[in-house]
Amino acid sequence: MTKLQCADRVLDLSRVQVMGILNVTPDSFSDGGNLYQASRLSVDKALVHAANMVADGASMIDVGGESTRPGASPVGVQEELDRVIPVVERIKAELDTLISVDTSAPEVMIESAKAGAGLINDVRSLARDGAMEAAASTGLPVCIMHMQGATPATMQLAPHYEDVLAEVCDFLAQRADQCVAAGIPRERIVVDPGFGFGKTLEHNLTLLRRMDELEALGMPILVGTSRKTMVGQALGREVGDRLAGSLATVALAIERGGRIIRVHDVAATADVVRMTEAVLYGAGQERV
Ligand code: 9MG
Repeated sequence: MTKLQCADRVLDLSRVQVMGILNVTPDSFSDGGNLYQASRLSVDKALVHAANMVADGASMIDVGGESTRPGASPVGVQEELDRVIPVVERIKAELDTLISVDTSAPEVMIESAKAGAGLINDVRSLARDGAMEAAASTGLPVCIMHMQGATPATMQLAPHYEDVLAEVCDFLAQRADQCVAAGIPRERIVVDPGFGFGKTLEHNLTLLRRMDELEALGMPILVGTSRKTMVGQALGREVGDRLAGSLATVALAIERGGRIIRVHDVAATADVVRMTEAVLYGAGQERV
């Protein structure tokens, strides 16, 4: 469980690793117009942002061409390929880092793997037709995430749980079994409770408070709380003012077993990771 083989790279999970978020959607790196085009300029900008995150301490970059915000509409496969693949290729060619691809589309999984990605991050847990088989065929590790409600567009309509921890845990255990049956080795599966995906504030806070219960699954845990609505709701802060709240969740998540932390603010998070690890395991020590 401490090493994750990601194509030609090995991710050492005896230390907590920071995943930097690289959104390549029209509102992020577009250089004009309504449709994102993978123009030279926008790919250059994405590369610079990725390079800065690596310099700040990210050990992997999560490239995503579809917005998964509540209410967001899905993107067509060709458009997603056009957004994601040129960026994956540039990062692979120019940066010494692991590339993760945030996608639910089988075609994007396969083309990203060919372009040099080392990890598949699917908020829909490989539920789309052909996604499980496509992910298995790449040989890459996968991150499967819990979401209540079928899609980001509908997930926040009426979230309901009897016991959010038990239900998230059961879902991830079953999904992991399905992945294994489809040919994805258990050692290549990362699990994620899916903060903000079909959950109220109270569900999210409970999930974080009791996140150590997910460790029983025996798979590395990825955590994504960065700038999310749960932080905004708890603090009454707009999205641009959620850094301190997000960092608090990072420290708590690491203490409860989080191994990969998916964030926008890499430099501040990297400090919190190092400080939290120093308190938990001693300076220079690692988790056993
Ligand atoms: C793409 N994306 C947005 N939020 C996320 C989260 O919390 N976890 C993972 N794995 N991916 C996410």
